Amino acid sequence: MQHKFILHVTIAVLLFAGCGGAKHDHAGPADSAPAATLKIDEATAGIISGKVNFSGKAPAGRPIDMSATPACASAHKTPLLAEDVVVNGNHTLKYAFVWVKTGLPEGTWPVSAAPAVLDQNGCVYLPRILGVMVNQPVRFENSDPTNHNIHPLPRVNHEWNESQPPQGEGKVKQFDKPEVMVPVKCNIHPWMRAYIGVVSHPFFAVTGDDGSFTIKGLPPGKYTVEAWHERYGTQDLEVTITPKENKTIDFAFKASS
Ligand SMILES: [Cu+2]
Repeated sequence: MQHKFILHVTIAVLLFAGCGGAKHDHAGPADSAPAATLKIDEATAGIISGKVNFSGKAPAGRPIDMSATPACASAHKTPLLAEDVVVNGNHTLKYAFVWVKTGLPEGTWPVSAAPAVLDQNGCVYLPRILGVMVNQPVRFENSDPTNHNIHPLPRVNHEWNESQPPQGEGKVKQFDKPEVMVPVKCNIHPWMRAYIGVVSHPFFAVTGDDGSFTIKGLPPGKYTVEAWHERYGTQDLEVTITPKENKTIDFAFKASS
C-alpha cells in the first residue's frame, strides 16, 4: 500500500511538473485553449479571513446507533453524536465550506499535486467536509476492520459506487468538474456522510473548532465568497480587496427555529 501511495504521488508530481514546464516552454498556447495559466502573485496577494457565526439554539446532539455493525460500535467508547450540526463553544459553526464563488480572473490554476485524503475511521468519514481542486487526486482510505462502500452522489460529476475491504488499499479518484458540494455516503452504514467541495481554484477553506477560515493568496479584486453548511444552506458576501489587503468578513447563520 505504501509503495502504491508513493507511486501515485510521484505520478502526480511528474504531471504537475510537466504542466509547469509546458507553460514556460511556449510563449503562446500551442492549442486553441485560450485559458491562461494563473499563479499567486505574492507581491499583491491578499487574504480574506473571518468566522462563520451561529446564533440561536443549537440542536441537541443525537447519538448515532452503530449497533448493526459491532466493529463500528466498538470503535467508540461512548456513542458518537451526529455531526450534521456542530456548534463550537464560541458560537460558530464547525464544518462550513467557505470558497470564492465568483470574481477570480479568467484562466486555470495549477492543480495541487498532493492527494487530498478522505479516510473511513471509526465508521465515520474523516474529514466530514473536504475541499479539493478539480482533477486533484483524492485518496479514499479505509482504516477500519470492516467493509465500507463509498458512494459519491454528484449532480454534475461522474457517479461511482465501490466497496472497500477492511484496511483496504487506498482508492485514488478525481472529480473533473466544479461542484459544491458532492455528498458521499456509505451504502452499508447509513449514518456515514461526507461532503466534498470541488473547486476550479485553490481559494477555499473548511471551518474547524473555532469556526474560522482563512483564504490566502487572492489577487486584488471583487469577489463573492460563499459559506456552505449542510443543514443551514449557503450565504454569500461581497468582498473587495486591494493589493496586500487582509480583510475580515463574518458569516451569520441562525438556528432553524
Ligand atoms: Cu461504511
